[in-house]
Amino acid sequence: MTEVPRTAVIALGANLGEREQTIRQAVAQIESTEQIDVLAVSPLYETTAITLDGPDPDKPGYLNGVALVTTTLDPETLLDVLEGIERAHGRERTERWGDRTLDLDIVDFGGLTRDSDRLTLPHPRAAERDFVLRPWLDIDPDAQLPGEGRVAELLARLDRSGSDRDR
Ligand code: A4P
Ligand code: MG
Repeated sequence: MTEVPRTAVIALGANLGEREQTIRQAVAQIESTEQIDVLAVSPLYETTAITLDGPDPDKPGYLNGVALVTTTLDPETLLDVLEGIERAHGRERTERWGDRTLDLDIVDFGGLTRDSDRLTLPHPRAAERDFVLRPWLDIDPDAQLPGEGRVAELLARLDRSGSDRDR
């Protein structure tokens, strides 16, 4: 089925292995997927690992960024593609929020909201995470997170709250 192209925001993260190379290859794999076009890739930021117990500077640091794409795939199929790319880079799922060679999350998919077993849109934790909001704002100054508001304002609020800087 041919769908109308939608703009999606993909969060890129890695804290194990050759992080930058892994992320660059993942973006190339996304771009080479039929029905996905990469519009922009943000700068990559060095960020402190957030674990279930909070920020942990003793864990390997993350590189985080964001890619803006258009796609005629439906959201679940896009997630299938991203999970395939994660697997190709040796992603292992042992613990939630654990260290990983590559994490590819869908932050926003054309403003859709949904909450199924596999997919929550927009990504439920994006509003609290400057490692998602800052690179997103870099490549889309007018970005809006559905249900939350302007990314510029969400980020300014996080910056004011200081201790949450790495969330
Ligand atoms: N899933 C539901 N909605 C989505 C979505 N919008 N995009 C499901 C992608 N996946 C989505 O993800 C768990 C399940 O979420 C998947 O089966 C998928 O169907 P996962 O990648 O297997 O595991 P995870 O990433 O550990 O879980 P989670 O809860 O998605 O983690 P987060 O919230 O993404 O946090 N610290 C820094 N500095 N930088 C990071 O990038 N990332 C995390 C992961 C923790 N700490 C971090 C970073
Ligand atoms: Mg994930």
